[in-house]
Amino acid sequence: MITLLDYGAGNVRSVMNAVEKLGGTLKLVTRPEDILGAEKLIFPGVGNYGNMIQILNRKNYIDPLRQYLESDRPFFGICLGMQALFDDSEEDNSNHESLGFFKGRVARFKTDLAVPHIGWNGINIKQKSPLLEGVDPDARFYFVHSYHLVPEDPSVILTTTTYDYEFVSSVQKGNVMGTQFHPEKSGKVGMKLLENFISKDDLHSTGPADIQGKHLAKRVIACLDVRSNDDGDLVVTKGDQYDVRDKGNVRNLGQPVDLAKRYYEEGADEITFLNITGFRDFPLKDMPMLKVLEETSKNVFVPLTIGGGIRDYTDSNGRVYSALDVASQYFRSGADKISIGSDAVDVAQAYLATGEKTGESAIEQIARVYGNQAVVISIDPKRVWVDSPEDAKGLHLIQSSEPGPENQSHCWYQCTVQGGRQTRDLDAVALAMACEALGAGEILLNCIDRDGTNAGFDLDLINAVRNAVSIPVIASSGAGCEDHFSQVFEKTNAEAALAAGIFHRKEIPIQAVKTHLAQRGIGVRQ
Ligand code: 1PR
Repeated sequence: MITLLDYGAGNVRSVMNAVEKLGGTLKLVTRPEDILGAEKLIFPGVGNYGNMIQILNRKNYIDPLRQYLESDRPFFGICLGMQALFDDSEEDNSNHESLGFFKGRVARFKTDLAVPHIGWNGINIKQKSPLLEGVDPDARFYFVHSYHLVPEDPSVILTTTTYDYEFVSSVQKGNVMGTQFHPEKSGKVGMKLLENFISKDDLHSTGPADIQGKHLAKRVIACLDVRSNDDGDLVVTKGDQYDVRDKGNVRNLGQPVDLAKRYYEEGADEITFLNITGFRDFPLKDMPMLKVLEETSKNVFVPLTIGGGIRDYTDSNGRVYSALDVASQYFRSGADKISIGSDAVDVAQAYLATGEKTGESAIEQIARVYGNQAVVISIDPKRVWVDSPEDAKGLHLIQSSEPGPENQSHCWYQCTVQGGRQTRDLDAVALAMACEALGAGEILLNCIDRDGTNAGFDLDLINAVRNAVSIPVIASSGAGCEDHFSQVFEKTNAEAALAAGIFHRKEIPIQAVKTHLAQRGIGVRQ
């Protein structure tokens, strides 16, 4: 019997699915007494530290949790659920009481690398723990965080991980343990670790260890553009330069749940669903999409991102839904990150016009509750050639590596909304910078000119955006062969590459892309 502490903002569904898949029985904490009565407790946390601690205090969970921890019964904190065990965090400027089971604090990454630290990274093992039994020391786990532990007592360190410098990625004292990475999102290796926690009665470590693990991998992401076809069925579709119709009909490349499962089994590091008509259909009325997430997360144990229609909305009865309401529903259905497209353009334009953050935008609202790392901005730009730099005053002008159709040397990338249907007077670099300032944690950088062309990623665009921000960038649009993936990682600093068409049409398996990258010396999760 596993008791799960759901404080309301974490993605507990993935952990529940993982425990159930492993044959565990689950009970949810609904009152403080449930904590005291637990035999094994898992505390998954995603989001903002201050928000979490406030909720734990408000629900009167702090004292029972302390008593539980002191009794040395098995406890597993995941991400924020582990950070809560420490005295305090730089992410929290309120003075709420934390659990203080471990002495030490939680500090923000200080590095020139992208923050949040997102992706599959290795572990250096410092203690022999039953928790890690049977776990391949070369394995990588999924991380997504901007803050890391700084324990005062080094004897509690179970593993460290290298991201620019070595930081503490898991801790253990007696039967109380926690990981910064997400085992429930780390595929088979993460499931093994959870299985150890669930099945073993005594988890005490048995002595020191010194095993070096791998470094951060570049991610390969499969993207599923989803919409209803003309018969009303939800299908995965794929267009050329965003035109998804063939002879008038929406192209049907498969069922979303089946395809996501296939890509998980083939080794995709993440799966992204884009509800491409979300701008006109309110997603909370579009229950099939929520169902897709629920069903997918039962069998797919890598991160899931969902985009489309995340914005404030008023329905025909005058009921107002905030973007946060929409995002919360997606998180509860199994999403780990949400992606905002059209609304981000409007928000960025308003922010750039006034220079003021209102605190009310979708980006700010969702980041405040779920953390910056959960907010991805999907950019849909189109290239605009200019005859002279004078034609692009105030825009981020880019020197093109190839001349334009009329031998132009410079261009800029114009933002669009509603899946490319409308253009705005804003360039992609400015949009990315504004969204980072507002609290976005990652950029999904599409390119309408390259989408579906198999002509390769737009390296000029990717370099311009990646060099302007300090959050991770996912390169998207145009992948046509294995070489395109090595090019994007060798010639830009993108953290991940996303593709759709070549995977849907079975032109190139994900594994072939990874083998090719590994042969080129680019670290990938195998
Ligand atoms: O604006 O917040 O409602 O979000 C809508 C989302 O739907 C945005 O993320 C937008 O990019 C996406 N979208 C809207 N219309 C389309 C379309 O194709 N007609 N798809 C669309 C965007 C682009 C990529 C694609 C890559 C890789 N799809 O996700 O998967 O370009 O393709 P490739 O490897 O085949 O070249 P909102």
